[in-house]
Amino acid sequence: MAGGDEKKSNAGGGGNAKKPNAGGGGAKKPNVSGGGKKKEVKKETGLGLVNRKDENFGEWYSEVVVNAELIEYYDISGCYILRPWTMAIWEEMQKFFDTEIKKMDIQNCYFPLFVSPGVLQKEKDHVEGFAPEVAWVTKSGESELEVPIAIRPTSETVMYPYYSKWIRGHRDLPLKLNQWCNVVRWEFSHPTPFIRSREFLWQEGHTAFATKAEADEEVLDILELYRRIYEEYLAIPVLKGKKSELEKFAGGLYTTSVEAFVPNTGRGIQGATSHCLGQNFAKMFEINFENEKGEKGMAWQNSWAYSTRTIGVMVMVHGDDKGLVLPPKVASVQVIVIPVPYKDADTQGIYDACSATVASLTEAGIRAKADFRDNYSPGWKYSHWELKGVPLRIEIGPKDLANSQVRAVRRDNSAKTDIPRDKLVEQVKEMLDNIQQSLFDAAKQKRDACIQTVKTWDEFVEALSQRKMIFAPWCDEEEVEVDVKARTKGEMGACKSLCSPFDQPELPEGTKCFASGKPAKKWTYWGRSY
Ligand code: 86X
Repeated sequence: MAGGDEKKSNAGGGGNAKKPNAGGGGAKKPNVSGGGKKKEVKKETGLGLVNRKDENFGEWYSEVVVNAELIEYYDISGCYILRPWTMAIWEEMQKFFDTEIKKMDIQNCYFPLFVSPGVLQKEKDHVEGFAPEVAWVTKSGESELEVPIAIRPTSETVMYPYYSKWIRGHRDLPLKLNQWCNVVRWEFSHPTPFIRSREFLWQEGHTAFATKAEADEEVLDILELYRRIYEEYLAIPVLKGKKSELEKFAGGLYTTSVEAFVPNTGRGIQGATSHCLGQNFAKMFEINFENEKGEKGMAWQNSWAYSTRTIGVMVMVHGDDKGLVLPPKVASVQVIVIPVPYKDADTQGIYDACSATVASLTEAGIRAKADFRDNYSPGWKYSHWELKGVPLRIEIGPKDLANSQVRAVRRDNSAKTDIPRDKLVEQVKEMLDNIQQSLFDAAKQKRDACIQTVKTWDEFVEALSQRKMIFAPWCDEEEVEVDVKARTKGEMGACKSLCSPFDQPELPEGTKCFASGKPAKKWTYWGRSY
């Protein structure tokens, strides 16, 4: 069907044809690994990926984020341009989370980007380890600032002095604020778009309560929202649990997280964190209140965040050799409609059918668009929108027009379905739900296949060498985790605890720690991680 059209206009050869992957980070290597078919597509459209996900994961990732038009590289290392295709995904997640936290009476606010050095030093202990990552402004124009100013790496020190001012009596509690903003951490380890960038977008929530019980409850409510972002929106399975003493946020009381896994690299990745800070920051910043009885109390605080890292995890988990694969719930274009005109066919009729299809879908709340560009062949457009990960493609050619139908092609499994015009909305809705679910199911199946339960050190080392995420009984002692890290240190990076799931299987009496041989206290996930 489309074969003939592909040959008709070769975008790669046309003088005025745009090259969507131009400027994509340097010269392209020849496609040596591709089979005959793939090579042809690449030559034909100029759109195929050079790198394969299973062969050269790191290069594949860089190629996908650029060619799918999520990211453009910038001339400062570790900084990336987030293009509209990225921002649309971020905005979908933002819409969900923002609506949910407002239901919890959490309000949005905005604090300044800059931190005075005095305030930053206020909580020395927690800043100390991070100090090398803090970026400073030292000049305005040509003159040195009298006092250099830090750029927020996180906003505890910016916000909490004002919490101290605003919280006086029990009626001022709870105080529940969130901000959507950027933060800067001048990382020195290898930067990766979305996953480790020097500036990133996030939301940071900072709340204060009169009682620990209220704080504890919120920690888990927020964590559940994070699980839903990953599982319901990004179609990525996560494990909910508590961080070890070594891995928790040092300034807080305890840290909970959702942990995802990237099968291709065998690495865990912290998806989002929800901390109970206890009263540690309240002590430092004097966040005190008078209770009903006139006694002095100290606030219990939480903080929680998720960032644009979520998008990187999505690319890594769902992407394939054709490019990005977007879960329908976060795709800014859920359905791309492509006219497939033929020489002697009723071209206007086909175009009208495309417009009508987009109108019906849009009317039904589906994010649909038609690609009417006349300087690209249908085949080029197929590759282009596959590269960009659009979940469903609708093709309309002469035969479809004659039969009052459209042809739908799924991005995730290439399945083709002819849909009668009068069943369009109903069936497209069903297919999008179906794609969302299959992406999750496939990711879960793959993730689960990478989890290995071990009981001994030898089994642990073997599983680690197979890039597994490891589930093991542990004594929960900090020195033992330090030791595990030391014993697994190598060029691939050390192994650490990821989390102890809230959902604990039975731990039979007498079970020993996989690493120390001491009595085990809990089941914990371990792995190399990002
Ligand atoms: C830890 C803790 C916490 C609010 C969250 O995880 C949720 C949102 N913040 C963040 N952290 C730092 O405290 C930190 C501090 C400095 Cl000064 C820095 F340069 C880097 C940091 N990175 C992480």
